[in-house]
This record gives sequence, structure tokens and C-alpha cells, in this order.
Amino acid sequence: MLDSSKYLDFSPEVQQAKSENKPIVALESTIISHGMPYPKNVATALEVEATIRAQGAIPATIAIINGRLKAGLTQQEIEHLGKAGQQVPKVSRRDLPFIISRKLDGATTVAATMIIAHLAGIPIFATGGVGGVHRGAAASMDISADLQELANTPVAVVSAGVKSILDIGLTLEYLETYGVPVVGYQTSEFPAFFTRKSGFGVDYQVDTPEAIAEALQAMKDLNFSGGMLIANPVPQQHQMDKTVIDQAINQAIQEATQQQISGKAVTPFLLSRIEQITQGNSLFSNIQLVLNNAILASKIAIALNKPA
Ligand code: PSU
Ligand code: MN
Repeated sequence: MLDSSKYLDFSPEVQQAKSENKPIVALESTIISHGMPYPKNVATALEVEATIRAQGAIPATIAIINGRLKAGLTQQEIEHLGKAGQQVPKVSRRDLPFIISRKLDGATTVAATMIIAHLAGIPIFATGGVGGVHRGAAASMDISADLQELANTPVAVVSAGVKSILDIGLTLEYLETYGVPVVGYQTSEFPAFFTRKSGFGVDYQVDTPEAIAEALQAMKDLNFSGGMLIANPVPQQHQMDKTVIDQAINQAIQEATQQQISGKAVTPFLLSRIEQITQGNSLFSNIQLVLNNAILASKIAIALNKPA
């Protein structure tokens, strides 16, 4: 039998929640170190945790500290990941073995967070946006490892869709090929992170957390291997102007091409340039949609915990 305790530590709060069978929501840490600037990244991470507790669930922020996989961080550890920012390695699936063996710190992407959440027995995870198929991927082959993780690891991810730094249509095609259900929460349209609409539909519109939990329970009972992508649109009042955000994204992509940014640096580069170009307006929307996702993930975690 798999023994993850050699590598994985639970925080006291998450340990207790597990022993009392309380609902738990996993959170990622690349968004802290690489997705937002200090000190708003730390304030947001703590506010997301508080939001989950206020809903009646327990947050488990996931990262790697000194080579140990962590389900649940201390406030000091969150502060460290936020302050050290880009100096903390961004860790996806392929990086995990070496960050562990070299006893380094790591900020986990959606893919790595799903792996650790699964080891920790946490089936639901809230974030802002997931990685996907980049524009121009036919030439660059830049496709986030997040999509393969959604195909293989049974953890449901609540996001606000994907940013149009990606090719949204190809991202959805990829998910279809790998059998990942794409669910719209109270929407029939897949959201584009900063805006509620993308022009693409979802596979299933689901209107209650309980109905999402029922579908997840069926996947679990039938031992399905992959996850689910739950798309929760940014609240109407925090949505961005489409023209403004499209222009910022196009400019950021153009700069990335000119500066020959490649590999794992692409997504963090685009995120920080978009924030600078929009003079912080996109950061505000980003924070609001993450909080909104934390609330929905908490409700799903609570619904999953109720006996059927
Ligand atoms: N997209 C966002 N915000 C983010 C990320 C993506 O809108 O913070 C982060 C997530 O951690 C995601 C990772 O898992 O970037 C994807 O990186 P890549 O495209 O290199 O796989
Ligand atoms: Mn990539």
C-alpha cells in the first residue's frame, strides 16, 4: 500500500479536520509566489483561507517546504512563499522528485497541487485559473501539464475558466479528448477568467453545489481516474472590460514573443505583465474571483461530506 507519510506532512488544523472527517478545500501556492505581487499575494492567501473557514470548511494550502510536501501551511510559511516570490521554484509534476530529493521549497502549480491533494485525501481544490493550451501551441507545443493532471488525477478543480492568454477553444478540445468533464456553475458558457463569457460552451451547466457533489461521488464510486474542471464565472460586478483586458493580453503576448520567453516562465511573465499594463485593475478582479471560487469549493466540499 502507498505510504505517503514518508514525504507528506499535515498541518495540525488539517490533521484534525481529517480525523473529524470535516470538509477540506485544497489551495495552490504558485498563485502566491508567481501569480500575484507581494504583499497582496500573502494577504489574498490568508483571506482565501479565512473565507473557507467562514463557510464551515478547512483550508489546506499546499506547497513544498524543505523538500516536505505540506497539506496546510503556517502563516509564516505563507509569508515566506509570498515574500520570496519568483525565487521559490515553480513546481509542476516533473519538478516534484527533485524538489523533494534536494530538500528545496516549492510553489505548487495546479498539477502539483492536485497530486499532493490526492495523496492527502482531499478531493476538491480552489484556484483562480488553470493552465491550458497556449496560443500558437501548434508550433510551440506549449500545453500546460495541468491538463494531463486533470486527465489522470481524481481531484476536482474550481476555477474561473482560463485566461485568453491561452487558446480557449483548443484547451477545451484537449480536455474533451482526455475525458475531463467541464462544468459551468450556473452558466452554459465557459468563462474567460477576467470576463464571464468566452464564446465557448461548457459540457454541463450545473446550478447547485449538491448536484456537482453527486457527479463527483459517481466518479469516485466508479473509480474514474481523472478530475473535473468546474468553471465559476467572476462575479458580475468584478468583471473586467473585455476590450481593456484583450488589449493588455495581446500586448503581453507580443512582449513575451519579442523577449523569447519560453517554458515554465511563460505563464508567470504574462500574468505579471497583464497586471502592470492594467495598472492593478486585473489584480483586483483576480483576487475577487479567487475568493468566489473558494466559497463554491467549500460548498461542494460540504455537500460531498453529507451522507447520501
Ligand atoms: N493561470 C492563471 N493564474 C495562475 C496560473 C495560471 O490565471 O496563477 C498558474 C497556476 O499555478 C497554474 C500554472 O497551474 O500557472 C500553469 O503554469 P504552466 O502554464 O507553465 O503550466
Ligand atoms: Mn507551458
